[in-house]
Amino acid sequence: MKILITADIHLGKRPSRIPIDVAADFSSAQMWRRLVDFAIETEVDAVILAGDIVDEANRFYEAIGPLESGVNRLVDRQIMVYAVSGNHDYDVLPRLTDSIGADKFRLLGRGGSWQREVLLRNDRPVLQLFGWSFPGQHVRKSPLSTFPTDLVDNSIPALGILHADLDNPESQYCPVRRDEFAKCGVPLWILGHIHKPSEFDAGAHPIVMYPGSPQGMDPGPGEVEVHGPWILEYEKGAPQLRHQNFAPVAYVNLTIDITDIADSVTLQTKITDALTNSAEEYAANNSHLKVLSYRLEVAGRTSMRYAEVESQLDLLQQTGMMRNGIDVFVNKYVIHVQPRINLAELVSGKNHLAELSQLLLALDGSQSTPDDHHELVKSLQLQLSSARNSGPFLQLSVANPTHESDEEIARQLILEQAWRLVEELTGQKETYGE
Ligand SMILES: [Mn+2]
Repeated sequence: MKILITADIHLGKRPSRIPIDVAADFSSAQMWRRLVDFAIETEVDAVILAGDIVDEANRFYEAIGPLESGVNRLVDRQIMVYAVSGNHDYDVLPRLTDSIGADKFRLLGRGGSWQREVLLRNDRPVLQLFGWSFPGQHVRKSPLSTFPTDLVDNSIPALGILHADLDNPESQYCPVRRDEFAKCGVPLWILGHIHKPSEFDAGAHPIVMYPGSPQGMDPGPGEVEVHGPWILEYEKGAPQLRHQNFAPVAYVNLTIDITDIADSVTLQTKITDALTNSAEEYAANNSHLKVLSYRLEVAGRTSMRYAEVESQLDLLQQTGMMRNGIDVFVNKYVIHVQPRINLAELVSGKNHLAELSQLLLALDGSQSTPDDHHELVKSLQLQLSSARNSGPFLQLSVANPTHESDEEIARQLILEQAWRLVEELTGQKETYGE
């Protein structure tokens, strides 16, 4: 018996931070089509979807076609489809189920009550599934307290499917504790909600894991690196899950050290080499990879001016580049370089250069100075958060996809600007000296 497992497909969504014409080819609907192809090629017995299959209620029209045709293709090949709804599709998934047919699309635990289903092969029960679906957008109480332990038949493998927030007691998206699962008597739990895939821990009792989303959709921390569905098989009665790396789009963080690089041409080669090596590495583990979206960090000590480094990265961000058949894009870059200027020599005196040098040393923690820089960071932080909470920004649901704190962003902005000023001022000094 083989089972395909995934969660959080978010039908209706497209990957962000890559060019819009490229993103259209890698929508969640396309990913679902690929999952169905893979399930058929792999000859699985069932497909399990742990909630948030559809992104939002207003995606009904967009989701109905792809979901229905995928389910029909699976059911035609005797592949069963089991799902639960999550906080994104608590209302739309039951409606889609009614349209597609509840006999084909098995939505478990509709309305927030536990449901048991048995997968049959050659008229014999081979797997029992327990599922519970979100009855509304918010769930503040764990449904595990009402789990029907007495229905678990220990003579066949059992698994539970739940969309839930693990070990996050204040969550309004179904908070559950790890120790609650132990009381249910089910050895394997498949959870939805967190997009980052868990490690598979065969030794855990019970195994509680997030398969994660099949493809990253933005550069956020839960979306980076390798995503994909899992294949579940039972070996000597014990569940084994294997991650399938075939998402065509991946979001990746990469740091490039440019220490000792002194000019734009060498910098270009350095960046190209780093991206080429990285893209080759990802492609070696995933023959379906088509797009890599990078968050680049450029670090090190260099005699290059900040503005020169920036203009190279700007150029790359505008165009992207093709490496070994993979579209490489930069969704964001940060420059953490330090010019070859000895700040310690500049801190004495009562001029702007000395003040800026003190500030820089204080910001990177290498020198403790009066608390002035804390106030500067704090005041910028306040301005950032008031901008973020202003009307126009609040309308944007993904104002800060990388989830850096305002304090970190404020520190970075000040560091950047202070280095630029130091560069300018030391440049002027040299000119005066000539
Ligand atoms: Mn969710």
